[in-house]
Amino acid sequence: MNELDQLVAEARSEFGQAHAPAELENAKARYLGKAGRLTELLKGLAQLPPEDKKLRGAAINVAKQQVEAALNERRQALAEAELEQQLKAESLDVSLPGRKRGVAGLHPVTRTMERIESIFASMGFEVADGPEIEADWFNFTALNTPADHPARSMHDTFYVEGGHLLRTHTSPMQIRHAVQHVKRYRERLDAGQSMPDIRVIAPGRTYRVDSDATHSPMFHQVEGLWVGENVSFKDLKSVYVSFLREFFETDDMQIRFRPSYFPFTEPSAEIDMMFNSGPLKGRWLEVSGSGQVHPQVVRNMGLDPERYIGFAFGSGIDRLAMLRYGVNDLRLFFDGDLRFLSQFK
Ligand code: 2NM
Repeated sequence: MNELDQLVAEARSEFGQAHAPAELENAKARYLGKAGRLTELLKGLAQLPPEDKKLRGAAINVAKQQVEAALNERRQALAEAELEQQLKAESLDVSLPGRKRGVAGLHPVTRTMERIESIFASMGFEVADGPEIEADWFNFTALNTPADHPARSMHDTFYVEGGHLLRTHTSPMQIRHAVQHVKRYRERLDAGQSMPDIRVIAPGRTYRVDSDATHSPMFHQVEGLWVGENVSFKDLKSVYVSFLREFFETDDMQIRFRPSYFPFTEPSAEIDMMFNSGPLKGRWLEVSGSGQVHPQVVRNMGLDPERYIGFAFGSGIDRLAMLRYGVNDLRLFFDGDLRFLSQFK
């Protein structure tokens, strides 16, 4: 092997040992750089006699081309290896199952509220909505609740600055709705004509200073009101009985009205129910308060209690949801634990 073949072989071997582009460029410099071995050989041609120059020059150029070819080959091999590695690192296994997007669901209390709304809507009731921060008038005074009533005390009710409070029930909405309704028909009423009955439910958040397994400082209520000239307790009874049957999807139950007391109704009654079958069978459950709207409250709605009579009820939505879903601790509804909540999707 002559000296040039030897040089080419060494270059090939050095290029082959370069495993990164920078190493390869260093190796290239040792052969083809300004002071590289081939460059030096070409410079040496100047000292040769003219008749040797041509042959030697051609031989060096052949060697140079071989070195350049080896260099390009190695460059390409390194580039391919790099691409290969990159593809491997970024590879996707298209046979893997896709990642599921989480599906949101309505809170069980919201579902219960919507269910209640649609049942009462089917019986001709409007759905009223209003402020959770109320004036004393709408929450207490208009509802015939005297200034010395225990519900007004600091430890039963949350007060905010400016004398307002967090509503302790949704009845203030009944008053607001009734006053609006009466205002709309004022002229007809003043002319001795009648107005359409008021039939409304008010579902929503309510607040009381109370917290244990069956009481939360924030809870949900639905109150219903039916005011007209020819309404009676039997209307309240038929509406509420129909509601319970629809809500629990069964007629296999007993319902009783038990005398009670509320400042805003007279007479007043608790509504109890008992299932004749199923897991809750045989136990009386309190599901609502109710009564004939007190004449003073009818007057506060802007109506003559000698002519108009009203019936109302107030039920706890959270409790209805607990009974329907078989939940035994109210706090589960408000802890935000997805292991519990995701069961209701
Ligand atoms: C209850 C029980 C009995 C009630 C009364 C009224 C209104 F606005 F007509 F005065 N709304 N809701 C009522 C009656 C609420 O909750 C236990």
